[in-house]
Amino acid sequence: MTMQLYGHRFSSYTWKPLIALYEVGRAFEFRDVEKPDVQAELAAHWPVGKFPLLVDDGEPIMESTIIIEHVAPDLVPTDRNSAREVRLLDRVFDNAVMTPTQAVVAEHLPFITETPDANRIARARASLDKIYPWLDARLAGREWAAGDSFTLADCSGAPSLFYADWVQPIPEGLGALKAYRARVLARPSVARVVDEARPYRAYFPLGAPDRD
Ligand SMILES: N[C@@H](CCC(=O)N[C@@H](CS)C(=O)NCC(=O)O)C(=O)O
Repeated sequence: MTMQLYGHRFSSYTWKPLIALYEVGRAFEFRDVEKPDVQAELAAHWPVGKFPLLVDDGEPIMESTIIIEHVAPDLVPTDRNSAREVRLLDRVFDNAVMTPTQAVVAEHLPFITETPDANRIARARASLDKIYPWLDARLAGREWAAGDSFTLADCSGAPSLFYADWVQPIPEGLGALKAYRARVLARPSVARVVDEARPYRAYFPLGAPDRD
């Protein structure tokens, strides 16, 4: 039975398993949650309603990182120390980059809040300004997020840095981080998700920049 991936083409967390699936070339059916009937299917599988969600042979698997480990186990190294670095970067990209990025975006979505909270926006931007130099130092000298190979960490690094840089541009002085962002966006699996999301750029509530 073909696996089904529930998600949205513009959703950062949906990009993570999409990138992994494109990396390993596994077949799947994309279920677009923008369609109300698909949203109802998603809710039937997972009452929380968050996406992505994978259904494999009738079994729902939630959480982007867990989905990647299921569909593309080779994107996590077998060596314990290497695997720890990969999982650390995956968590840092989700928690320290994507979470504040989503916070800024949420404050600009009228269906979430009619009155953007300037303090919350400032705190989220400050969080990004704190993690950028740390990432710049960690990624210096590496081709991919956790070393020489493309891994789970890059499946998270690509969407989180793509959108974070739109919300709070990475400073010019952080050359390693800026170069990594450009390199990971040029990876064919990532370029493909970026292209598939292009028709939805008008959804970006802060206004999508004319680049990337
Ligand atoms: N920790 C989750 C986060 C998923 C997430 O926040 N997804 C967003 C879309 S990018 C979502 O479902 N938003 C709709 C909602 O919260 O109802 C994961 O890694 O899969």
